[in-house]
Amino acid sequence: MAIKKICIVGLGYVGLPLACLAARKGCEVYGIDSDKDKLEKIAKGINPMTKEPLKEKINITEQNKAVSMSNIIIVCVPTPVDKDHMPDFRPLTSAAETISKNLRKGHLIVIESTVNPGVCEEIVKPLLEKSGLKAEKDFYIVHCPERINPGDEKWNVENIPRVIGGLSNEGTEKAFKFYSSIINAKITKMSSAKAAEAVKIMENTFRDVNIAFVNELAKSFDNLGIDIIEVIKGASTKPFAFLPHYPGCGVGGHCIPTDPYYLIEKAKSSGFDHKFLKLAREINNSMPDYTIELLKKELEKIHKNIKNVRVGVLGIAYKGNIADIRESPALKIVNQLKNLKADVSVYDPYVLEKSNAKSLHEILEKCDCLILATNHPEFKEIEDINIKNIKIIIDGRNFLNKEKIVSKGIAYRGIGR
Ligand code: SAJ
Repeated sequence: MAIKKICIVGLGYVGLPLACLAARKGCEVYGIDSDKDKLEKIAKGINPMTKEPLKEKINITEQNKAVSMSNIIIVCVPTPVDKDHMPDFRPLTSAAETISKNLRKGHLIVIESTVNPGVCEEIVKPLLEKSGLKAEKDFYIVHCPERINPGDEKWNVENIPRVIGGLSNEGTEKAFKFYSSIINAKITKMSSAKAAEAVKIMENTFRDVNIAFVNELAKSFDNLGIDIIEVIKGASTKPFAFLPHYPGCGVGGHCIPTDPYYLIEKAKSSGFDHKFLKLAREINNSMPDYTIELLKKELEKIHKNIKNVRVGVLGIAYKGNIADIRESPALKIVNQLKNLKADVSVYDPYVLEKSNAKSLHEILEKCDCLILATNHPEFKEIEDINIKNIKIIIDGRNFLNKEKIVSKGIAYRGIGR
């Protein structure tokens, strides 16, 4: 059987693992990316994220050649929002324009980037048909939403089930055949690209609203003196119809805090107002400030104002065990502390280039109080070491053992506990 020639557009958290998987499965893989430094590293066989050697061969060549030499082109570019939370389709449209210039009969174009329902039909298709070729006759457009979970040891690009939906059944079948040859998990065919686009948006807005739910409960329980973690543990004893989510200092990452805005804006253009989704975004976006308010309350108890207080922020990444800082609540906390004229030190073992402290011990030595913003395992050390200067710890991820911290004579506040 002829070797499949694949071109992956966008070699980040989503595209690079997919490119390596396709190569492992015997495909001839070409990669395109706007980041020249990333391309140089991959061409040398280095993973730009981990700096480790790549086991697989990813061909880096001129991008028009990469597209024209491939049979299947898979778009894995970011779909961010701008500072006003408006969808930014530029990475996607730029990828579609590059493909359009090199489109030929028989091409299968798969969009893995998370988009709102209608993007394949209303944005990608017109750009590709500028080639003069006709969608679903000369070439095919399919949506197969990515489901990468950075830092997850168990679920990976090969074993995570997928959904697939094309602008035509023929396209869906072609994509189903390809993904079945590289993915070792169930692949579900949807009736359309729009349905597949809606699946991913539903998955991630489901997570955002559930996190907002527990964040609001946490604020309420803080007033009532109830420990929300204990309550979530109690509710989790219900063996059905309860899925625990956890309050925190905010919702970061390139998925959860951004995807809902794609649906909110699309729905608005069709005349529907997602009040609930918008409220969830408002609640989650309020958590960095809420975290700082907790610190200010604890400082008031010892008659201190936050101005010039030496605050150590532990963690910059948006979640534990990774270095990704996109939309990270920790960045918002650091900026707001600086606006309040606090003396801020920052340490993240995964993001040393943005840390101004070299170690956890340095932070513990030179700060009066801490805000834990990311649940990196290293920070658990705090529970078992002798801490002299720290008077207050705000645990933005409810990550530390409250009893151990309090037993050191340190004032402890979690989010909802
Ligand atoms: N967070 C909370 N409370 C929670 C869960 C998460 O505050 O109960 C925060 C995290 O600290 C982080 C943000 O939300 O700042 C996002 O966390 P996440 O665990 O959802 O991590 P992501 O952004 O890597 O989400 C990915 C998503 N995967 C895809 O989009 C393919 C998401 O759909 C998954 O549900 C998620 O991983 C997962 O389950 O881990």
